[in-house]
Amino acid sequence: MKTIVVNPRLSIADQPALADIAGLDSAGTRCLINLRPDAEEGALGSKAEKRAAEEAGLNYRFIPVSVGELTEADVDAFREALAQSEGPVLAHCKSGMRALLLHVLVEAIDGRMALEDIEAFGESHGFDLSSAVRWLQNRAGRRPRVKAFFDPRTWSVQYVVSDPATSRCAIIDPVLDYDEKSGQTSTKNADRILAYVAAQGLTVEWILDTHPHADHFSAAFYLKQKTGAPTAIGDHVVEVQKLWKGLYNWPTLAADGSQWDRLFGDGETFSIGTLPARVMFSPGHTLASITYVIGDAAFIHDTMFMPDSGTARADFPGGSAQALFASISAILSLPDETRLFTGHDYQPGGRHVRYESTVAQQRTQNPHLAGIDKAGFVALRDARDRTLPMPKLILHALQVNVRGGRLPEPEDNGRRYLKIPLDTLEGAVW
Ligand SMILES: N[C@@H](CCC(=O)N[C@@H](CS)C(=O)NCC(=O)O)C(=O)O
Ligand SMILES: [Fe+2]
Repeated sequence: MKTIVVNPRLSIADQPALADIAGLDSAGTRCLINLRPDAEEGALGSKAEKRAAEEAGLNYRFIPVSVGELTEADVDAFREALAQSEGPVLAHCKSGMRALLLHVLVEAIDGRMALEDIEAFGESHGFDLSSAVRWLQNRAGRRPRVKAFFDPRTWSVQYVVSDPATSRCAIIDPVLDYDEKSGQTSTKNADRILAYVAAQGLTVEWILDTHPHADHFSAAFYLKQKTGAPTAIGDHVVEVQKLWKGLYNWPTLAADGSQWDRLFGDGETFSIGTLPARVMFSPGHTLASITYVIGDAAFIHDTMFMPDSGTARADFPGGSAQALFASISAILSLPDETRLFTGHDYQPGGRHVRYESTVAQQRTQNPHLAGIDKAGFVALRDARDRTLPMPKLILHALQVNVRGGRLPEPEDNGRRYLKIPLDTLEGAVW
């Protein structure tokens, strides 16, 4: 292993052997970061490295990246791993190049390194870091600005998408926290978003949901009360309301979409500051799912997940694998470089959270899509969906989300109650 000391907190290296990892603790290292995807030729693999690191008493982080596909989430994960380590960190890839690249991206974004100093810094360590400069230039010039908030409880990704020119923004798919064991609700996630909005001096112009979620409560109503911004969802939500009105036996539910300020139809446009936004109807995961295309970014929620995680399920009431395939095909006909932001990340293999891909990546790397036709997709999706238990909160969440994120009205004792229909949904896994 060839090690380069970057600063007292960070060293970088090429691929360590197991014996190298065993000796790291006595050399003072407290955390090992592996930046190599497991499939890379010559990689030791995250499982073997993790075991060796833990045996040596080190913390271990798996942040697999490739140079051409670096996203903000990768840089954030690297920054966080450094910040959380109790002592010196060793980050490795194949040559050390990706480790140094991530280091300079963190330093430049956090204002500790100037763009024009990056290449010389790279050369002084024997690496060509021109790709870091291009990445940062691209980031600065790209609009809109997208900030993601991951909720580890439900693996949901919530977004604030803002217009740098006007500081106006939209909040997409915010989560209202709910602990099903105690029945307690909380606004921790939504308040984190509000704190970001305040710190950045943003004005919330829209509160958007992509679909009535089946696995968490929407914080749209709470955020509307806090910000005064209008709420919106796709106009097919009325069909979802009718469906669940029946399943909950709920005659007083207004199944007319009146719980939102605006219902978007396919192809409708609106704006966020000076950013143009367009709605694509994307059914399949639910009857009412929509995709928001905002500048070069598309918020694709539960259609495709990251390329290593496949696609969303299509077996909820009103779901359809055929419809999902058509919706995904429409998203994949956007320009190749369109940034796609997903609604969940289930962190396969325990990797760090990722949520941003491109049309080109999805088309070539998503195992549910690459080289697969409609019949193949439907067969694959239906087979997988038969193995998936229902989300644990589906019956809790829909009664809140078909009312735009409003909790049930309090009863005469001031308390709110949820209603759970028994023997109504199928899909139990005993
Ligand atoms: N275990 C999760 C499952 C949530 C779930 O079903 N998520 C949907 C999106 S709302 C999905 O498409 N999952 C795909 C998968 O689990 O493969 C829960 O209980 O909440
Ligand atoms: Fe969903």
